[in-house]
This record gives sequence, structure tokens and C-alpha cells, in this order.
Amino acid sequence: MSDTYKPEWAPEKDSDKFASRVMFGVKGGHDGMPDSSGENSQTKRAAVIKRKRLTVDDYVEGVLNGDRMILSRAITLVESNAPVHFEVAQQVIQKLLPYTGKSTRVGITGVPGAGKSTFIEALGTKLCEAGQKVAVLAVDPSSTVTKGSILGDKTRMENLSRQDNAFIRPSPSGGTLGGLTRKSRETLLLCEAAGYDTILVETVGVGQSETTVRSMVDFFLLVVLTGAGDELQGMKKGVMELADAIVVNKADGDNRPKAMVTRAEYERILHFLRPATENWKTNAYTCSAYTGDGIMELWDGVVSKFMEQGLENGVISERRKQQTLSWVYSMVEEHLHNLFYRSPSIIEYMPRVEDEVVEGKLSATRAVQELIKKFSATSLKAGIDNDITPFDIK
Ligand SMILES: Nc1nc2c(ncn2[C@@H]2O[C@H](COP(=O)(O)OP(=O)(O)O)[C@@H](O)[C@H]2O)c(=O)[nH]1
Ligand SMILES: [Mg+2]
Repeated sequence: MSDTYKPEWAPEKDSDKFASRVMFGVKGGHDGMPDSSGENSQTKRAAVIKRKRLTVDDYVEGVLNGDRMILSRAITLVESNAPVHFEVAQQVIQKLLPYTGKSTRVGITGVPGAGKSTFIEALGTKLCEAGQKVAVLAVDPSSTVTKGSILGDKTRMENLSRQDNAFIRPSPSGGTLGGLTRKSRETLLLCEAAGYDTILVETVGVGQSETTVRSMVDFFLLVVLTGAGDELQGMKKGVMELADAIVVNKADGDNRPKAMVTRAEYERILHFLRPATENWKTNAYTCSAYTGDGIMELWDGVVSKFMEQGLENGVISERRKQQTLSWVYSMVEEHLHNLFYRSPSIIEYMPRVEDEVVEGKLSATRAVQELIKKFSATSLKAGIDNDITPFDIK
């Protein structure tokens, strides 16, 4: 073995005299130093993979082999806003598509502090211990504004992240809601291709995130708290109508009796609501993410039953078809929207039209006709030729 190491940025065909060769350190295995032939060589291999520029086939093969590092890199590619990454990512997704669709996709929502992350950690750990592969994703639209995210979860899911069968990925940050949706959905597909049996998607209960996540999962769980009289009042009926189950968390210690009461209250309300899924009755349950009480009961008795039944009666495959189609439509809308509003001729023409409309010189309908005419005549073709791209790509 050569005792020097050639950095990747050194010229391919340099002579051995290249000035930047680096000598390996002292051989380990003594004085408490790690042995370079053991774990260290693994780390070295990992470092090489990390640096190496991967081809589309490298990504595809790595993901299909369940290589977590390559999966991570593929997700980074999907999340990237660089056009060149976007293109490679699309080729990877296209090739992996036949291997997707086999997971149980579960969305978990609820107000901050409801215990979603703790619940996911408890459930995920149990599923891993039972031999399943579990991926945890997060969708946090606030991260598109603040660039912060519920990333804190990653460090908090300590037990779960120690499991070999677990993969945890925080919410992509930055960009539009449309961009976030695409990135999250494609990340989910990558995880499926990598063989994760269950994909748990946590989302913060704000804004449009619930509908976004509802539109990418099979089963949607709403985590709520006790003493939620106010919350019940304030909670949008809409969110409850998205849920396939509601679980009152923190049903432990002194809080347990209250949790039972709250559960009954939710049951009462659910009675009047339209269930989220055909042939499925949405019920309320209690659990403690802390002690683990009720968690596997909810999984085995509710989620698994839902999947079994839904796969048998076709509800799940129908839901997935509709989800993919409406995703396509919403991307088309977004693309057209961007093509229009970002096209130079519209940017130039718009203020004049606005003025005329506001001053009552031009009717709204006529204004739209004029704008579209202008757009089709000039920017539409130019825009497509110049590839004004949608999806947050810069
Ligand atoms: N007593 C009790 N506390 C819990 C339980 N689940 C979560 N918590 C606590 O509630 C707080 C918020 O939990 P977290 O999982 O971060 O909530 P999230 O914002 O919905 O993800 C944390 O301090 C948790 O320790 C539970 O089942 N019982
Ligand atoms: Mg959380």
C-alpha cells in the first residue's frame, strides 16, 4: 500500500512528485488510537463515496441497495435548486419509479407541542425493533419563509436515529410551497425505492401544510392534547375532516382521566363530520408517546387495519392515483403561472394594463385577453425556448 494519499483535486495524470500528496498518519491500534484497518477504513470508504461525483446509475443502484448515504445524497439532489441537479434528480426518480409504491405512507399532524415527534420516535423505534425499515420525513412550510425548520426533531429522535433500520430527514428549507411539495414527494419516492416499509411524515399544524401532507400519504393522523376545550373550539373543522384517526396524546399520569374525557369529546364531534376516507370510520383514541401506552394498539388495530382494508378494496390505489394526478395538475398550474408572471413582456406590459384597468379605461376581461395575447405572441415561445423553469429552479 502506498503511504501517501492523493487528494481528489490533484490532477489525474500527475507524476508521483505532485506537491500535494499527503502522508498517512501513524498506524493506529495502540495508545488508544483507532486502527486504520478497522472502523477507520470504513470511514475512509464513506469519505470516498461522499466525495465522488455520482452518476445517475450510481444513485439508482445505491438507493436500491438501501445505501443510506447515497439515499441522503439523492435527496440532497432533489432538494437542490440548481438546474443541473434538477435534471439528474429527475433521471434518478424516473429510473426508480418502478420500485416505488410499496410503503405504508403515514402523515402526522397536530399543533406544536402535541407530541408528534415523541410519538414518531416511540412508534418508529418499536417498528424498527420489530424488523421494519422506517423513514421519517418532515414537511414544514414555515421553513420556506424563515429557513428554520423543525430540524430540532432530528436531534431529539435520539433513540430512533440509533436504529440501523431508521432514516430521518428534516424538512427541506427555502423556496415556495410548490417547491416544498415536489421535494417532499420525491423524497418519499426515494425512500420507498430504498426499501423503507413505513414512511412517517411529520408536519406542523399550520397553514397549508396539512393539505400538502394529506395529499401525499395513505393514512393521516391528527395528534391532539387534553384540556383542549379551547383547541376544539378553535380547531378548524377542516383539519379533523382530513384525519383517518385522532389520537389524544399525553394520556399518562394525572392527565389520563382527562385524556379519556377529551377522547369522548372528539368522538362526539367526529360523529357529525364527513370521514376522510371512503368506507372508513375516523375514531378518536388515547396514547402516551412517553410511556408507549396505546401506540402499538393504534398501529396494529387502526393503521394496519386501514392499510389492509384499503389495499383490498382498492381505496388506497385509487387515492394514490388521484394524488399523483392532482400533483401533476398543480405543477402544470405552477409552471404556467411562473412562465406568465416571469416573462419579460408581461413584466413590461403589466403596469400599463393595471393602470388602465384601475382608471376604468379597460375592462378586466379585456385586460386579461390583451395580456394573454401579448404573452402568446411574444413570451410563450421565448419562455419555453429559454426554459424559464418552474419548481424553484434558478
Ligand atoms: N407527559 C407526556 N409528555 C409528552 C408526551 N409526548 C410528548 N411529550 C412532551 O411534550 C413536549 C412536546 O413534544 P414534541 O414531540 O416535541 O411535540 P411536537 O411539537 O408535536 O413534535 C416535549 O417536552 C415532550 O417530552 C406524552 O405522551 N406524555
Ligand atoms: Mg415536532
